[in-house]
Amino acid sequence: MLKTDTQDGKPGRLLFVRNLHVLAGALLLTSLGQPAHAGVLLDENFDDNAATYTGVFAGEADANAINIRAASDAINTGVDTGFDSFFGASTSGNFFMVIGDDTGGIDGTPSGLGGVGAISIANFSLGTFGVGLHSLGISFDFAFDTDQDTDVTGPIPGPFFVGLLDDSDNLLQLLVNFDDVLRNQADRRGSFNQAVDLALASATNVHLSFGLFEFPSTSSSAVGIDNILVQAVPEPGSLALLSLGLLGLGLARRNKA
Ligand SMILES: [Ca+2]
Ligand SMILES: [Ca+2]
Ligand SMILES: [Ca+2]
Repeated sequence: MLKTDTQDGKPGRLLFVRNLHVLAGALLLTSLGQPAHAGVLLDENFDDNAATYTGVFAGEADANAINIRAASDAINTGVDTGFDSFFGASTSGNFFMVIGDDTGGIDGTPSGLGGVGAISIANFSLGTFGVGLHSLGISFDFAFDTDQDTDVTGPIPGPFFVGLLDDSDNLLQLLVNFDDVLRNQADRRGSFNQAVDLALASATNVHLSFGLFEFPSTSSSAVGIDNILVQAVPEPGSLALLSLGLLGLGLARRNKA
């Protein structure tokens, strides 16, 4: 079918090129159609004042411990009990996710002050990953802060972690782990942006998880999260196919002109 054919009166080469165009399109669709190489797996900026996550709570934490708030909220604009406007000016209309606080500044509920401690985890589904190596590009903005102004003993007030987890909350890959935090600490906030290779021995549902532990009898902490982007990076084989497809499209277009 790809060989010369002049039955429609057009030169055979043109028909070949037209068929190449179809082939290129098919290759392109094949490359983009495979879930493991699908490009964007998660894109969440919270700006519709909503988010799809599954919360896991323990101790003093309940479902109110994770919520979406505007940049104008006190937990963003506050300094000693907020994120020091890390998520933009109050007039920006930006929304972001709060983990480990129900309302008001960082001194809300849950906190470590109830004597029990609290765990609050937000899980975002990335879909089912097959056996083998998966290359991901993962980025997000984060601010980990507390109303604690002096370091007493031990890790205060408890760790904030980000990782890839399976359905049973087993850790597949740790991305961020801060054991403790003091008020307004510059190295506990910023933009995470890394290439991550995940090797799986069996097919698994994978979640990007943000978790906060607030230890008993310390103080209250909270985490703000925004602009989460997870992309599947094509493997070399499919990248080559994609290039071939684009080359084919380019040839077809040039020959049409
Ligand atoms: Ca946002
Ligand atoms: Ca808290
Ligand atoms: Ca602060």
